[in-house]
Amino acid sequence: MRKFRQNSYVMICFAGLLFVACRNSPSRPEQALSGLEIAGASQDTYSGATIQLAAIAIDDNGDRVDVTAEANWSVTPEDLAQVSPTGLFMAFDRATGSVTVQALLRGQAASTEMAILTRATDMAVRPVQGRVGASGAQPLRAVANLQGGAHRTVTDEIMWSVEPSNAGVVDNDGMFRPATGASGPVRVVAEFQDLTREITVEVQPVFENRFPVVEIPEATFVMGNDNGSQNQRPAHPVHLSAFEIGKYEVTNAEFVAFLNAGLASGDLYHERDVVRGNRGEYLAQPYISFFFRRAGEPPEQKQVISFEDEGFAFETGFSDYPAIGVTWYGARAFCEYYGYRLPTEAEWEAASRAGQQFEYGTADGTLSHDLANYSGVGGADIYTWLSPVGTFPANPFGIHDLVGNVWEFVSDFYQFDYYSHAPMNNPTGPAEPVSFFKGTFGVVLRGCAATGRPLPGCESSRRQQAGAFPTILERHAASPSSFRVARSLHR
Ligand SMILES: [Ca+2]
Repeated sequence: MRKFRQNSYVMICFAGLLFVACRNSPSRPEQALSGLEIAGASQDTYSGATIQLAAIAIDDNGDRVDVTAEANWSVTPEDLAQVSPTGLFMAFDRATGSVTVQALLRGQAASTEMAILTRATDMAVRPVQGRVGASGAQPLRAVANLQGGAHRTVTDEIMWSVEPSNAGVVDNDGMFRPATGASGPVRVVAEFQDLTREITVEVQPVFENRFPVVEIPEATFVMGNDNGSQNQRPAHPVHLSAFEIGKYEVTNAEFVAFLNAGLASGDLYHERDVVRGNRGEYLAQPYISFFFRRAGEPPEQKQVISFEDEGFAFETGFSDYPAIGVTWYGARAFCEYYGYRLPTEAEWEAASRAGQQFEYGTADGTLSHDLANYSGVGGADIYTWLSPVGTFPANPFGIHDLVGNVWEFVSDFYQFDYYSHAPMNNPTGPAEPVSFFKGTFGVVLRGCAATGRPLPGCESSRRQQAGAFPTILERHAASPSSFRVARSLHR
C-alpha cells in the first residue's frame, strides 16, 4: 500500500500545502515543469492485462523527459486496476469497467481513460485454410471465448498481419485481399488481447481465358416442359443474368492437370481407388473414383484416368475425351480452382435452348446421329461409347455436346417438384439437399449420355438425379458424368 501513501503525499504537494517541502526535496533535482503526459496507454484493455505506461514531462526548455519512476501514479476506482511505482499498469483479474489513470509530478497532472474489457480465454479464426483467387477476397472471422463462458465475434477488433507482409492486407472487417501479383500460401496472424492465432490462405493465380467459353446474354426463356415427365412440369419463365459457359465438356487432360496441381499443393490426396479433398469445403469429399474399371477391360469402355508413379495420367489418345468418374464435389473443386463454378440447372437449360426454345441442344434443335453422340450409332455417330469433345457441331450459341456424350453435373440439388415453386430470377435450386427417395439426396444431371437406353431422354428439359448425396461416389461410379465450367458476367 506504499503506492497510496505516495499518492497521498503527492496529492498534498499538488494542493500546495507542502509546496516548499516538495520543491526542496534533496533527492530530486528540482526543475519547474510546464507539462506532463502519459504515454503507452491503450483505450481498450482487458482483465489481467499489464501495460507499461510512461510519464513524460516537458520542462521549461521544452525538452521531453521520462519521469515514469518519479511520478506518482493512481487509478480510480481502485478495485479494478493498479499502477506500480515503475508505471506498470495491471488490470485485476475478472475486473471490467472504465478506469482513470493519473500521474502527478511537481504540481503537474496527467490522466487517461482506459476501458477494461472481459478477458478472452480462447479464440478461433476461420477458415483455418482459406483459398482465394488473386483478384478475389477471403472473408475471415474470429470468435473469442470470454472469461465467464460467453462468446463474442471479435473480427473487427483483431490486429491482423500477413506474412509475407507484401502478400496482401486484411481490412478492419476481416476481409483478406491479396496484393497484385501475390500467389501461394499466405500466413495470416490474428492477435487479440494476449491471444495469437495463425491461419493460411492460399492465393491462387488467375487463369484468364483458361477454357473456351461462350457468353450467354441476359434473357428470359421458358424452362421445363408441360408434355415431359412430371419433374419437368410446369413449364415456366425464367430470367437469367448474363453468364458464360464452357463450349466443351471438361476433358481428361484438363482434369488430370487439376488433379496433379492439387496433389502438388496438398489440396487432394490419393487413397486406393478414390481421390479425396484434403482441405476446405471439400475436406474428405471424393473428387474422382477409379474402381469401375476392372482389370483387363479396354480403356475405351471405362475410366481412362489413373494414378501411376505418384502422379495422375490418362490413357494415350484420350486427352480430348470428357473426364468421367468425376464426382459432383470434384467437378465443383475443379471449377473453383480455376475461378469458375458449375452452371446452374437453369443456365444449362438456357444454353441448350439456344435462345430459340430448342427441343434438343443440337445445331438445329433436332436430334439425329449426325448432330450428336447418343445411344447407338448412325451417320456421323460412329461411337458406341464417348467421343472426343467437340466432335459434333455446336449449337447456335457455339456450345458442343449438350446432347449426349456424357451426362453433365450442374450445381443444383435435385428436387422432383422444384419447378412448382422455383423463383423466376436466377434460380439456383433448393438451398439444402432434398430427399427424393428413401432418405437419399441427389444433384441434377443434364444432357444424356452416349451409353444407356436406346431411346435416350436427351431433351433440353430432361432432368436426371445423381444420388445418393452425400454418398454420391457409389452412384456416380456406375454413371459416368462430366461437367462444364460457368461463370457469372457482371457488367
Ligand atoms: Ca453413339
